[in-house]
Amino acid sequence: MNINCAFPLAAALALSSALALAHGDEEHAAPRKYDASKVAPTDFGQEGNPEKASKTIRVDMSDNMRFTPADVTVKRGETVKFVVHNDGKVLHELVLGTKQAIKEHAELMKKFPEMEHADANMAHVKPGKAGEIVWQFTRVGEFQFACLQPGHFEAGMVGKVTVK
Ligand SMILES: [Cu+2]
Repeated sequence: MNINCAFPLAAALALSSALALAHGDEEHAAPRKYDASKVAPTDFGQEGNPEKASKTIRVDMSDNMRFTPADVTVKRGETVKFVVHNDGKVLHELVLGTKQAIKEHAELMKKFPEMEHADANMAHVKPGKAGEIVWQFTRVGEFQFACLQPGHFEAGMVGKVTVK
Protein backbone atom coordinates (compact mmCIF):
# COMPACT_ATOMS: atom_id res chain seq x y z
CA MET A 1 0.00 0.00 0.00
CA ASN A 2 1.30 3.40 -0.93
CA ILE A 3 0.39 6.71 0.59
CA ASN A 4 0.19 9.73 -1.59
CA CYS A 5 1.82 12.48 0.39
CA ALA A 6 -0.41 15.09 -1.16
CA PHE A 7 -3.20 13.60 0.98
CA PRO A 8 -4.41 15.72 3.84
CA LEU A 9 -2.65 15.06 7.10
CA ALA A 10 -5.72 13.48 8.70
CA ALA A 11 -5.95 10.89 5.95
CA ALA A 12 -2.26 10.20 6.22
CA LEU A 13 -2.52 9.75 9.98
CA ALA A 14 -5.42 7.34 9.57
CA LEU A 15 -3.34 5.27 7.19
CA SER A 16 -0.04 5.47 8.99
CA SER A 17 -0.47 2.54 11.38
CA ALA A 18 -1.29 0.25 8.47
CA LEU A 19 1.66 1.66 6.57
CA ALA A 20 4.17 0.85 9.23
CA LEU A 21 3.16 -2.76 8.87
CA ALA A 22 2.77 -2.80 5.13
CA HIS A 23 6.09 -1.27 4.22
CA GLY A 24 9.03 -3.57 4.39
CA ASP A 25 12.42 -3.14 2.81
CA GLU A 26 11.68 -5.70 0.12
CA GLU A 27 9.49 -3.46 -1.97
CA HIS A 28 12.20 -0.81 -2.16
CA ALA A 29 14.65 -3.17 -3.80
CA ALA A 30 13.08 -3.15 -7.25
CA PRO A 31 13.20 0.03 -9.32
CA ARG A 32 9.89 1.75 -9.77
CA LYS A 33 8.00 0.80 -12.93
CA TYR A 34 6.15 3.56 -14.71
CA ASP A 35 2.49 2.74 -15.20
CA ALA A 36 0.48 5.48 -16.93
CA SER A 37 -2.78 4.09 -15.51
CA LYS A 38 -1.52 4.70 -11.96
CA VAL A 39 -0.38 8.28 -12.43
CA ALA A 40 -2.21 10.57 -10.01
CA PRO A 41 -2.13 14.35 -10.48
CA THR A 42 -1.10 16.41 -7.45
CA ASP A 43 -0.79 20.11 -6.68
CA PHE A 44 2.86 19.97 -7.69
CA GLY A 45 2.63 17.78 -10.78
CA GLN A 46 2.63 14.08 -11.42
CA GLU A 47 4.83 11.07 -12.00
CA GLY A 48 6.57 11.44 -15.34
CA ASN A 49 7.12 8.94 -18.10
CA PRO A 50 10.88 8.20 -18.07
CA GLU A 51 10.80 7.98 -21.88
CA LYS A 52 9.60 11.56 -22.05
CA ALA A 53 12.15 13.07 -19.69
CA SER A 54 13.63 16.09 -21.44
CA LYS A 55 16.00 17.11 -18.69
CA THR A 56 18.17 15.33 -16.14
CA ILE A 57 19.10 17.06 -12.91
CA ARG A 58 21.69 15.51 -10.64
CA VAL A 59 21.21 16.28 -6.96
CA ASP A 60 23.81 15.34 -4.36
CA MET A 61 22.90 14.71 -0.74
CA SER A 62 25.43 14.80 2.06
CA ASP A 63 25.70 14.31 5.80
CA ASN A 64 26.05 18.06 6.29
CA MET A 65 22.27 18.04 5.64
CA ARG A 66 22.40 19.85 2.35
CA PHE A 67 21.26 19.25 -1.19
CA THR A 68 23.50 20.35 -4.04
CA PRO A 69 22.04 22.11 -5.92
CA ALA A 70 19.38 23.31 -3.49
CA ASP A 71 17.63 25.48 -6.02
CA VAL A 72 16.42 24.26 -9.41
CA THR A 73 14.27 25.84 -12.09
CA VAL A 74 12.17 23.92 -14.60
CA LYS A 75 9.55 24.75 -17.22
CA ARG A 76 5.89 23.99 -16.75
CA GLY A 77 4.95 20.76 -18.53
CA GLU A 78 8.53 19.56 -18.55
CA THR A 79 9.33 16.01 -17.46
CA VAL A 80 12.46 15.98 -15.34
CA LYS A 81 14.58 13.06 -14.26
CA PHE A 82 16.21 13.68 -10.90
CA VAL A 83 19.24 11.50 -10.31
CA VAL A 84 19.77 11.64 -6.59
CA HIS A 85 23.15 10.67 -5.17
CA ASN A 86 23.79 9.97 -1.51
CA ASP A 87 27.38 11.00 -0.80
CA GLY A 88 26.99 10.52 2.93
CA LYS A 89 27.18 7.65 5.40
CA VAL A 90 23.54 7.67 6.51
CA LEU A 91 20.25 7.23 4.67
CA HIS A 92 18.94 10.31 2.90
CA GLU A 93 15.94 10.91 0.73
CA LEU A 94 14.54 13.40 -1.67
CA VAL A 95 10.81 14.04 -1.34
CA LEU A 96 9.13 16.45 -3.74
CA GLY A 97 6.05 18.40 -2.75
CA THR A 98 4.32 21.64 -2.01
CA LYS A 99 5.65 23.58 0.96
CA GLN A 100 2.57 22.60 2.91
CA ALA A 101 2.77 18.89 2.00
CA ILE A 102 6.46 18.75 2.94
CA LYS A 103 5.75 20.40 6.28
CA GLU A 104 2.91 18.00 7.08
CA HIS A 105 4.97 15.04 5.97
CA ALA A 106 7.85 16.12 8.20
CA GLU A 107 5.47 16.30 11.17
CA LEU A 108 4.18 12.84 10.34
CA MET A 109 7.72 11.46 10.18
CA LYS A 110 8.37 12.84 13.67
CA LYS A 111 5.37 10.96 15.02
CA PHE A 112 6.08 7.78 13.09
CA PRO A 113 9.81 7.68 12.42
CA GLU A 114 9.59 4.04 11.37
CA MET A 115 7.14 4.89 8.62
CA GLU A 116 8.51 4.10 5.21
CA HIS A 117 6.87 4.66 1.91
CA ALA A 118 7.71 4.48 -1.74
CA ASP A 119 5.80 6.96 -3.83
CA ALA A 120 6.63 8.44 -7.22
CA ASN A 121 7.57 11.79 -5.66
CA MET A 122 10.33 10.42 -3.45
CA ALA A 123 13.59 8.54 -3.57
CA HIS A 124 15.17 6.94 -0.51
CA VAL A 125 18.86 6.49 -1.17
CA LYS A 126 21.29 4.38 0.80
CA PRO A 127 24.83 5.66 1.44
CA GLY A 128 26.96 5.55 -1.69
CA LYS A 129 23.97 4.80 -3.92
CA ALA A 130 21.80 6.75 -6.34
CA GLY A 131 18.07 6.86 -6.88
CA GLU A 132 15.75 8.41 -9.44
CA ILE A 133 12.55 10.40 -9.56
CA VAL A 134 10.85 11.18 -12.86
CA TRP A 135 8.42 14.02 -12.41
CA GLN A 136 6.32 16.16 -14.69
CA PHE A 137 5.74 19.67 -13.35
CA THR A 138 2.27 20.68 -14.45
CA ARG A 139 1.82 23.87 -12.45
CA VAL A 140 3.70 27.11 -12.25
CA GLY A 141 4.89 28.00 -8.79
CA GLU A 142 7.42 27.38 -6.07
CA PHE A 143 7.75 23.89 -4.67
CA GLN A 144 10.13 22.11 -2.37
CA PHE A 145 12.19 19.03 -2.02
CA ALA A 146 13.32 17.81 1.35
CA CYS A 147 14.92 14.97 3.23
CA LEU A 148 12.45 13.78 5.84
CA GLN A 149 14.72 11.43 7.71
CA PRO A 150 14.32 12.34 11.39
CA GLY A 151 16.05 15.65 12.11
CA HIS A 152 17.29 16.26 8.57
CA PHE A 153 14.51 18.60 7.44
CA GLU A 154 14.85 20.54 10.70
CA ALA A 155 18.60 20.81 10.09
CA GLY A 156 17.90 22.54 6.80
CA MET A 157 17.92 19.65 4.34
CA VAL A 158 15.52 21.33 1.98
CA GLY A 159 15.62 22.72 -1.52
CA LYS A 160 13.47 24.75 -3.88
CA VAL A 161 11.96 23.97 -7.29
CA THR A 162 10.72 26.92 -9.29
CA VAL A 163 8.35 26.04 -12.12
CA LYS A 164 8.05 28.78 -14.76
CU1 LIG B 1 18.90 13.42 4.92
